[in-house]
Amino acid sequence: MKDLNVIVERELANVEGEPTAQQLIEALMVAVRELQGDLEPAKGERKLYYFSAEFLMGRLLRANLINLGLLDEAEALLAGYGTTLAEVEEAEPEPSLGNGGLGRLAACFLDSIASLGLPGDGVGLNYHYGLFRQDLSHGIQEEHADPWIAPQSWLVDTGRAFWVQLRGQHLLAKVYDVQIPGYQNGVCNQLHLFDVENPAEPPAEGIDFDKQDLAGNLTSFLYPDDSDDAGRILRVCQQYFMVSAGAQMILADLEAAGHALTELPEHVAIQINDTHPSMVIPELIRLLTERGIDFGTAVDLVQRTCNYTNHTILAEALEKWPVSYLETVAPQIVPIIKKLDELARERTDNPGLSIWDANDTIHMAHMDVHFASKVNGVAELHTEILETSTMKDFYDLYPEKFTNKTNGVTFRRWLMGCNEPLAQMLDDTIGCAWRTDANALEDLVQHVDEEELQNRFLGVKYHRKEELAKWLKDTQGVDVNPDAVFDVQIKRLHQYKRQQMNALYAIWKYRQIKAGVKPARPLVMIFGAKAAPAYTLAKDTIHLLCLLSELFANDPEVAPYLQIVAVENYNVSAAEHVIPAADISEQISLASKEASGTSNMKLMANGAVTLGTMDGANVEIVERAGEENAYIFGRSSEDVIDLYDTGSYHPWDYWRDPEVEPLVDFVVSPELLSTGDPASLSRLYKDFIAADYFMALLDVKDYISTKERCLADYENRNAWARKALMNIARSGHFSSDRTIAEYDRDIWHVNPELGQ
Ligand code: GLS
Repeated sequence: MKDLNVIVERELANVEGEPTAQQLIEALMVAVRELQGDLEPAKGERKLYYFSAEFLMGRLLRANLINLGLLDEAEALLAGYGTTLAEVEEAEPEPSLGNGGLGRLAACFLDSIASLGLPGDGVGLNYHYGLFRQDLSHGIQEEHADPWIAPQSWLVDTGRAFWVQLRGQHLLAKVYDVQIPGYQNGVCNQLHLFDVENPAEPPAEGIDFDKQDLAGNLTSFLYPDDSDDAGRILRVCQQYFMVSAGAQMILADLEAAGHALTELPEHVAIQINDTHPSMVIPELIRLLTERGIDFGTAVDLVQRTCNYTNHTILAEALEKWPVSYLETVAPQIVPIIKKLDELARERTDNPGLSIWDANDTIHMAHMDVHFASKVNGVAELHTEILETSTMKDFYDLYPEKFTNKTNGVTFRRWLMGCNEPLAQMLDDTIGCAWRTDANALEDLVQHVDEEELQNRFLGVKYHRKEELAKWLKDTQGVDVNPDAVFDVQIKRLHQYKRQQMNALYAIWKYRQIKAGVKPARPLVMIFGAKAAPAYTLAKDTIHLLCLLSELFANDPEVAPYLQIVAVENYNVSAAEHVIPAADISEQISLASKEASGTSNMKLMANGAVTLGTMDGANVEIVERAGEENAYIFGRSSEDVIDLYDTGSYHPWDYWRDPEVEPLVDFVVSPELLSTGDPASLSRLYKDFIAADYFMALLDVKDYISTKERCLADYENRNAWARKALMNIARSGHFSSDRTIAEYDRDIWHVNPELGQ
């Protein structure tokens, strides 16, 4: 029987003197990998392959130790070296193989699939430099490569590889596995990441690289800058590389298990996570026909195997590729797509539903809906909008395909892992059942009125705020006051998420303080956000936040009351520090635009109170937590959709409001222009008054008054604690274990217990 201590000792045998954090982490990683290597994958007649261009795994040591049941043993071992896991894990590099919610969701799903004992693996790409590392030291976002693989990583070289024909050359796709252990159930599934044979070195500076060098750079970066043709074609190359290798692997596994190719749907379920892996449909058809199966049968087999998840209604994210790109990248699948388009046209004469349109553009989502068994949205409101608006014609054609699967997050990482003191409080109050069944958190409802528990909760929260303060001091030299309200907005920087509306609130508050209205308690506004490198207005918003942060910090009249903290390089590891410390969860997207959101769920489970619009999963959160335990404002999704449909939103009408105008005008005030970039600020300003596509000005007044009400309520500390406890108690529904059980029940049917 292998033992954690024995392996770690073996690994450290040659270390002279006290091992460094780096050496301890590496020894523990080796040990955990070895122990996981002895576990078995979940088995069953049918296996799921979850295809995703993103898996935002985060650090894995703590998560894996929790799932192996070895956390206490590891802590005891580290105590012997005079340290703790929290201390040494800062030396573990984070694989940032995703952009945001979509990629993190995929990672939560893998954890839940293994923990529920379902046969299911992830399929993705092994990006060497992941998403960029963000530097904010100059008050603007600068991007750098973020290498994570050397010297130790979680990758296991499987020795397997598949040839992929791409841009007229043959590239070998090597398979590396990341082990995915289930929660204390002896199961270990895999995430398969494909990679080129000889990856290039990272660029010396920035994230620019030779996009033509496929052999070296195909898997260098996640979503290479796609603001030009070369970037976009590289992205299509990445996608085809992933799905071709993945499809070959699936067929090889099927045959190795002794099954006929015609039995594909009986033994395989594929989930297409957003449109990035959509080419798996024509690629599988191509491979099956190449192996002698007729086209019609191949289409039928693939359709019964594949399912598609839609994660957004934003048109920009529903991928459409010119035929010419596909001709360049993978001409072998173009005739298949043509035939699929013809088949689709036999099913409907609505040209709006075609795959290959009159402008020679291929609509990936259309191909998915026509040729997948099931199509799902990621929150009730999102699915409803798909059915009644964005994909209405598809829904009318295939009503039976559509289903909702509200997102969830793994409580093992997002509560047990990142907030031990809160987890301990829950154990002491309601027992440990919630650790295996998050619905058991409901038992907490009986205790929310207990003053002792409320006080204990406030103590835990305060402690986590002190810890965040220490981490911010250590990592970016910022001092924050744990007695302040911690108001948190953490998500990608996008106009629809309306960080710019939150910035207008900050300006409003600043002006109040300057006018002599001092808040009862200081407010720390914490932002964590990366902007896509080519998304100018998002970068302008980051610049604005940095300038406001500096302005407030340098004004002795304001600094004691109001602070903005921009968490640099916000990623999963940063989230694990920020989320347990949050008082207010900012979920302020323009109603109808946030498909679901998942930070809203993590924050809820950690006892932050939602301040948000009725958008995405916020609707279901408020439904469960109770309206009195959340702060809701803003126009409804119906109103917003109507404003878009009628073209009747004009930001200048709102800007003219005497309460709003000074806030917007402050963006180009001497105070900010004296230190900021005038071009950037005036671009933002003009956008506010002349475009404001995501309607920040529509809800800003309502937002300010609701936030003020929320801050006033915060002063009744025990009543606030009760609200927070109600949120925790009702968060169990948002466990990804529930989500995955629903996917399996309605879509995959891989649960061996059910004998599918
Ligand atoms: C996203 C949505 O924007 C989020 O609302 C959603 O929670 C997430 C996971 O379903 O998917 N879609 C997307 O393209 N990126 C996302 O984070």
